Amino acid sequence: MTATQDVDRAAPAGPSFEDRVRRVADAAHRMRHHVLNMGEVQGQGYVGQALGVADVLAVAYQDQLRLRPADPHWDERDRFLLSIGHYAIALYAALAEAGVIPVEELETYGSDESRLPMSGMASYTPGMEISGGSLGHGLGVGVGMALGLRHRGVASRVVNLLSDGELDEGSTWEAAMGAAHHRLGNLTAVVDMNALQADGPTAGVLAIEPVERKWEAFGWHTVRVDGNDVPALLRAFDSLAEADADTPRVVICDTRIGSGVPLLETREKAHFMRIDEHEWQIARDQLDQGAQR
Ligand SMILES: Cc1ncc(C[n+]2csc(CCOP(=O)(O)OP(=O)(O)O)c2C)c(N)n1
Ligand SMILES: [Mg+2]
Repeated sequence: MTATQDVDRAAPAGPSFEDRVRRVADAAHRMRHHVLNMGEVQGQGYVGQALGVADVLAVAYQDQLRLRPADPHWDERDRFLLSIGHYAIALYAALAEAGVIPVEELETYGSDESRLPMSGMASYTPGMEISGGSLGHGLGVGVGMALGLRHRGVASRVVNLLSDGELDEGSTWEAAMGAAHHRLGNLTAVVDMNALQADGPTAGVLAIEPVERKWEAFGWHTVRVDGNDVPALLRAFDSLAEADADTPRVVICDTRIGSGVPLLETREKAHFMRIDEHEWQIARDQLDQGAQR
């Protein structure tokens, strides 16, 4: 396990690009294992999204965010807001790899008395900045936090991970307008475009493309990237530094449900996966085989 340090990893004197890629990819691999192990406790869950977003979260927690793992309330930390409460399993894996919660604690996922409930709740889990569940509110909270931090002269970044389903929510676009109006260069949105929602493919629920042009029209510095390509993700996040200082930034990440586990990549009804008892080990084996290629 590696602990995210209180340093700027993208600084020129830092590790080489290849080292950063390896660090992130190794952590993402371990995070996928954590997700499978947690999912197995319940026999089902939001496993497909968590495997899909693992690379994005690994880039955030291993490379980009300024955090002090032993001090989750450090005032100068970057705030990572998970507005999709059902993605909590993914964030727990990231928090464990970042050293914010012990890896062993992941075994308690979803059980009574655990600090790791199935839906993310700020009062339960160190490093969980907001409670999720009611979709479409993370970005609005992020706008408020970014305004507050700027007002107090704190140089932290606010990062909101939201889903493509949340792009159906009017509140997301109100927040997007507010961020541009208030010139919140300290706010970054990361959209997990996994092309899926609870009711089926995103394109069938509500047509949201062209997503980049929408964010641009709302005044955001916009980047779109393959969210399962670690080097491309690192370049995309690094490129945010080129944005005007007072422009909010968005990284639109196209991710693949079940990424890394072919058995689960092709699953129907992938929003909430039921996985048979014998399939968990197959999934782990496929993950390891993919990592060796
Ligand atoms: C305001 C709100 N409306 C509806 C729901 C019910 N709901 C829970 S998850 C979900 C799917 C949202 O899309 P997305 O987050 O893209 O789904 P995923 O990629 O995880 O399949 C919905 C509609 C909710 N939690 N909150
Ligand atoms: Mg989705």
